[in-house]
Amino acid sequence: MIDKRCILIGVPVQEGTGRLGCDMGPSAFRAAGIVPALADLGFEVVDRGNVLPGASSVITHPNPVLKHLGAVAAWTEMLADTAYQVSGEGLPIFLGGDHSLSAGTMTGMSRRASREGRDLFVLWLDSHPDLHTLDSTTSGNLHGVPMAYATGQPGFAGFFPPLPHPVRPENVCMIGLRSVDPAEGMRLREGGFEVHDMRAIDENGIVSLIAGFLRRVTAANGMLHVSLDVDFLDPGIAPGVGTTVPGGATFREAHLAMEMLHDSGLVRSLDLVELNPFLDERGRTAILMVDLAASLMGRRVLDRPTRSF
Ligand code: B3U
Ligand code: MN
Ligand code: MN
Repeated sequence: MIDKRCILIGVPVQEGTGRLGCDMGPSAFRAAGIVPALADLGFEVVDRGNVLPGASSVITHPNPVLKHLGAVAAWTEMLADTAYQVSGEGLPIFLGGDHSLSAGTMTGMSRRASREGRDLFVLWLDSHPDLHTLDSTTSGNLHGVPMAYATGQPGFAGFFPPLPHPVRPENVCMIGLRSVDPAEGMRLREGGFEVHDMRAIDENGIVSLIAGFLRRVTAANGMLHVSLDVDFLDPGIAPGVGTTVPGGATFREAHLAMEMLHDSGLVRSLDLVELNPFLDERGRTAILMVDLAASLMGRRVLDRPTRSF
């Protein structure tokens, strides 16, 4: 049964970040026990091991700061195919690797949704919107562009793979934002995205934000992809990431969000990204991310009746 099978895909991409170490992420997730954590919940867990992209070509672009454009384009092309195929066989969990991988996973899941006559919705849990285009990024780090690519913002054609099924910005909900560059802020204001910064969590509580989005997904019979960046979490509990931004989600907010996602029954695929084991402290960030994945997949202290939102 497809919904009782999880398929783990290790994605050791680190070309999208400014620092090395994310390539060890998939190993750290395995060392932190992701396979037994999911198997304990009654899933058949298939670990496909790590995937690699095809040969990348050197791609030149007028923006001179861009780093590893050819490599990230090659990862994107391969991951879009992988996500599409694997999502027909079970629930894919992509073990990153930096957040550039979501350019591929969102694209592949969007193709899967369209194949089923449905719309893809994305819950983006991150301190950053990752909404730069190839022209607007000033760091040149391509983990800052996947949301712009997947939602069909201009300037990717001819550099990244063609995008037959862009994600509608209205179908994207970002929660946890607290580091937004000016060009991204403009797109957030004008693009139609549902956006909740940390202040929104403080003022409303995470429950009402998540519940509101899940109601929209349910009403549209949508397929839900969740992209969890380590830096959504407060660096005090999740130090193993290259871009620590103070004031992030707490342990309890993050688990509650995951539990609500599980109760909704809507999640069809998951990215766990930006874990940098070189910067971690005795594996605590890796263990927290595995525990959050387990909460999303149904781990509970006490049984509760399934809620609808
Ligand atoms: N917006 C900045 C910082 C950043 C984005 N994503 C991460 N950091 N992890 C940039 O470089 O584009
Ligand atoms: Mn990110
Ligand atoms: Mn981030």
